[in-house]
Parts: sequence; structure tokens; C-alpha cells
Amino acid sequence: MRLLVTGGAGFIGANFVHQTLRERPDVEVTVLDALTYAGDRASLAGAAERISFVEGDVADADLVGRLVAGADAVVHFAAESHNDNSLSDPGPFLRTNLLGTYALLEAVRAHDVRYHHISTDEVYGDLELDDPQRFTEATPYNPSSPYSSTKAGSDLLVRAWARSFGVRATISNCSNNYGPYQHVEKFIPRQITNLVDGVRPKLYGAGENVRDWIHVEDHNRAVWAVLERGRLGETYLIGADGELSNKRVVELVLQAFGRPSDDYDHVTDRPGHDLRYAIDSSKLRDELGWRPRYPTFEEGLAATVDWYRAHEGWWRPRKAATEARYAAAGQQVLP
Ligand code: NAD
Ligand code: TDX
Repeated sequence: MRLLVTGGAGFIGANFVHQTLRERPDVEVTVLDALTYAGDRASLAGAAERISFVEGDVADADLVGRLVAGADAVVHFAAESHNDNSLSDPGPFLRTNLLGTYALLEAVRAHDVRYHHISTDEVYGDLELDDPQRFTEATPYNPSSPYSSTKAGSDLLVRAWARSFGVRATISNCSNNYGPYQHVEKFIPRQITNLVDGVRPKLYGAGENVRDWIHVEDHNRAVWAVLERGRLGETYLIGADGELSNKRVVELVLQAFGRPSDDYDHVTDRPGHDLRYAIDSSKLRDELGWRPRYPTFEEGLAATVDWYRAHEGWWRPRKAATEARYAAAGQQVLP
């Protein structure tokens, strides 16, 4: 199988490429990635000789058309992915997430290529802390941020291209990922790398917001299950029953560093901050037999802390600029 992976130099895409090379030596991988601030060829170290790497933009219709013509399937990870950045400057989110998806859909339509679309649970908006319901494939879309609204828009384009043009597409909406190669702007790597530097973790607001954590390898195994065995035109939610408050996550990270569990700062909250995400992944489990392999968040977190400690050379070049961006956006320690 010839597989085109967009965004393969980013966090989830790079993990997907490594896992694919490890577990499926018959797959020929081409990565298309624009190497934005979030992409790094170093994330593909060790894979470089076994893949084709193309630096380019998913919204470049000519380039995308040529690459798709030579592929049997596309897995589309490339996106602007960070909510805080989408609040400071939404423009790149509209271009990459909407126009990039449009360019890919037109190419897979023209060449009749199988397409899998990577998306997020954030398209469903948020839940109250005590709501017994979780998101399912039937939950109405209700995105809150520029990021999640462009992801929602891209999902709807996929549904329309599947129905109107018969594009052979599937969609997966996953909860919050953690693991190796995640950019230091994101919650967990930011706190781990702060602690390596002796800086206190930064919790938005009171830290009551809940995220449903999944290890990136469990996410990517589910992506393969949907790509190979998912029903065309269908959406699958991916989640590992990993709901935790942000405060609890910070406490666990502090514990991993042997620091007191209240040794963190509260900082300015994110405007429009979604309260809680929670995924019911019964459809994926019942239809495709998927199960997460990381049994507990604590185990996955310990492995992730070890990875960041051992790979300072990978994250260090981005740390100061990331913290400068947060400061420029007005993020301050609260009294
Ligand atoms: P990331 O920001 O780490 O990586 C994004 C990658 O896309 C980078 O390598 C970047 O260079 C590339 N890219 C950006 N714009 C591009 C463009 N115009 N053309 C080509 N390449 C471009 O993101 P991530 O966290 O790995 O997320 C990957 C996908 O998974 C996204 O679609 C995101 O919405 C989705 N997702 C992420 C999470 C999560 O917790 N991180 C959860 C659910 C879904
Ligand atoms: O320093 C921080 N302190 C903090 O309390 C940061 C960076 C974040 N937070 C909070 C905000 C969120 O409630 O932690 C939670 C997680 O934040 P992010 O890592 O920014 O993730 P989130 O906004 O939940 O979105 C992520 O999961 C869904 C990914 O970035 C998205 O791409 C994905 O779609």
C-alpha cells in the first residue's frame, strides 16, 4: 500500500509514521508537511531513509493532486492544532484546516483514492462537569474556538464529499493525546519541560476543566483500524476513558518530579475555555474490536516524562519562543 500522510512531521503524524514503519513494513509512506513552527524533521529521525518526505502545503492543489495520484490512501493529520494560537491569529487555521482539506478532497475525488480524516472531539463543544452523557457519533456539532470551528468545518466538507461525490472517506474524532514529540506549547509537555527547567507548572484558571486523555499510540492504532476496517462514510470516536481535571494532571506531573502537589501557578484563563470533553468510544470498540493498550494514564505519563527528560535536544530549541508567545498573548500568573 502507498500511503500519503499529511502533517507527518507533527506530533501525532510523526508517531503514526514510526508506528506504521514498525508494524507494517509493506506500507510505502510519503509524508507531506509544510514544516510550520509545529513541524520538525527531527521528529522523523530514524524513519527518514524509509519514507519519502515532501515539504509543501496541503492547500497547494497542484502539489496535492500530484501526490494523491501516486497514493492508494491518504491519512490527513496536517492542521493548525493549538487553541491558544487560534485565539491570537485565526487566519492560518482557516487556510490550512478548511482550504487544505478542500484541496485534498478534490484530489482524492479526482483520483478515486481512499481518504481518512483526522479530527477532534472539540467539534462537539463541551459538557458540564456533572453531565452523565459523553460525546457519541450522534452528538450535534457545537464548536467553541476558531480552531475547533475550522476542524468542524473540515469534517462537514468530508461528509459532503462522501455523500455528494462518493468519495471513499472515513472520519475519526479523538480526545486529547499525549506522548513523545508533542510540541511544548501543549499542556502536558509544557509542564514537564517547565519542571525540567525548575519553573512552576501553569494552570489555566482554577484547573477544574476536564480532558479525556489517550496515549498517542492508542490513537494511532485506532486510526489503522478505521482505515482498514471502518465502514465508508462513517465517523468513529476515539477515546480511552481517560477523564481527568487539569489540576489532577498537574499534580501527577509534579509527583513524577518528586515535587509537592501544590507547587504550581494559576495563570490567566483561556477565553471561551471548554469545560469538559468526554468520549464514548463504544462504536469503535464494538465494530472494530479496538482497545487501548496503555492501561493507566499514570503509566503513559511516566513514559512520557522519561521521554522528555531523555530528548531535551528535541524540545529545547522551541521552549523559549513558546513561552515568549504566551507572555506576548498576556498570560500572567494570578495572585
Ligand atoms: P501538530 O500541530 O503537532 O502537527 C501539525 C503538523 O501539520 C505539523 O507538522 C505542521 O508542520 C503540519 N502543517 C501545518 N499546516 C500545514 C500545511 N498547510 N500544509 C502541510 N502541513 C502543515 O498537531 P497534532 O497535535 O499532531 O495534530 C494532528 C491532527 O490531529 C490535527 O488534525 C488535529 O486537529 C488532530 N487532533 C489532535 C489531537 C491532540 O490532542 N493533539 C486530538 C485530536 C485530534
Ligand atoms: O499551560 C497550560 N495550562 C493549562 O491549564 C496549557 C497549555 C493548557 N492548559 C489547559 C487548557 C486545556 O483545558 O489544559 C488543557 C489542555 O490544553 P491543550 O494542551 O492546549 O489542549 P486542548 O485545548 O484541550 O486541545 C487539544 O486536544 C484536542 C489539542 O491541542 C487539539 O489539537 C485537539 O483537537
